[in-house]
Amino acid sequence: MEQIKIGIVCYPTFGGSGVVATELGKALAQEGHQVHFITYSQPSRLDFLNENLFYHEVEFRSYPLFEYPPYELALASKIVSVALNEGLDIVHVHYAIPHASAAYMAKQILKTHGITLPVVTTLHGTDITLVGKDASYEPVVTFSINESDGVTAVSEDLKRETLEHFKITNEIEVIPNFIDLEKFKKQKKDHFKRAICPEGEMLIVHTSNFRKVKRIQDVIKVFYNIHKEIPAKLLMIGDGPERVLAEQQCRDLGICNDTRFLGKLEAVEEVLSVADLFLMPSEKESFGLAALEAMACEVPVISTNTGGLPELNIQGVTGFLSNIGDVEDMTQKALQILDKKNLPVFKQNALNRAKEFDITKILPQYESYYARVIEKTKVRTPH
Ligand code: GMT
Repeated sequence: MEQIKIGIVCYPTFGGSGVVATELGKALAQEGHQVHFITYSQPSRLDFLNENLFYHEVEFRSYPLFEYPPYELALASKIVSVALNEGLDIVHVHYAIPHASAAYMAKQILKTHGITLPVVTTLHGTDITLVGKDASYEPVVTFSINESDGVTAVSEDLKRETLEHFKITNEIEVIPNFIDLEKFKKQKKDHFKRAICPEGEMLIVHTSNFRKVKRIQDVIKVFYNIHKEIPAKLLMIGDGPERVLAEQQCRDLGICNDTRFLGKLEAVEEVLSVADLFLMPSEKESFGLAALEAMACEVPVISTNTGGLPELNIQGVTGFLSNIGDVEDMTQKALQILDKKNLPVFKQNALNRAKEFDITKILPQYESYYARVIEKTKVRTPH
């Protein structure tokens, strides 16, 4: 495919949508496309240099009148300037709020310069399932999805939920999350495993942004139950509003010596390399990228059966799925996986499943989608 110039708009933080956007941009740059990240700070995973990668910071200055500086306007202005100066062929926004409406505004401004800028919006999850549905955002979310030139969702379930809750007139293409198996693979870290689990305990891991939707209290409850049955340790990776409560819960349950909160980590794959089980008891999860990262490191998953998780985690094969909040069921299933006879099979199955989401399989789907959207937009442009 010939080189295209792509603007990528995302949240630069540790959230799943920012990770997907950044990894996608890096992979597109390696394929020879020119990628321009447009966001308010350097994306946390933008950790390598490539002659095709550019980063444009959105500056939004405060003013005494503004209690909340208007980020969306600053973003729209930056998209316009990057499109004009760099000659973007397409802009791809990740997470609808407020990126899709900012891109729509930029597109309208560019029209006055005689320029057509196709906009692709990728729906990631809470932009639809939690925040987007809120009446204070819904009309803008619906409008900007319908006005996008292309719309993708990260799972069939997210597509279904979008169509169910919003009046969508646009087609939605499902392109799932992906994984770089070169980076996320089981590494030999025996010394690390021995340091954390000196008596050969089973190692349970959870990673997230510790928001309410992740139900991290269920992680602690399931671990507490497992720990009553077999020697085990728990590593909690990430940070967020629920951390303090979860730490208190560990103190109340008397499991502090076997639980560690590691905070945000860059090299999650190193911890996953020594893990035996990953817990994802989320209330909502449009795909579950963190679970895919674990599976790529040969870690089976206990998750809920919500959202897009059944499209990733296969019941009884790569792990198990339980109803939201059913910690007893999660515990029983976890013990079944951790049984020494069963564990190697689940580990192998988890890896095999992860291979189906290898970036080399998903990247061409985005490339051909961009090509289709650019082509369609050309046809529609009046001369
Ligand atoms: O809640 C998060 O984990 C962050 C959130 C985001 O938008 O940054 O993640 C969502 O997007 C990920 C990448 O597409 C998905 O893998 C996550 O399942 C999804 N999170 C939720 O739906 C809660």
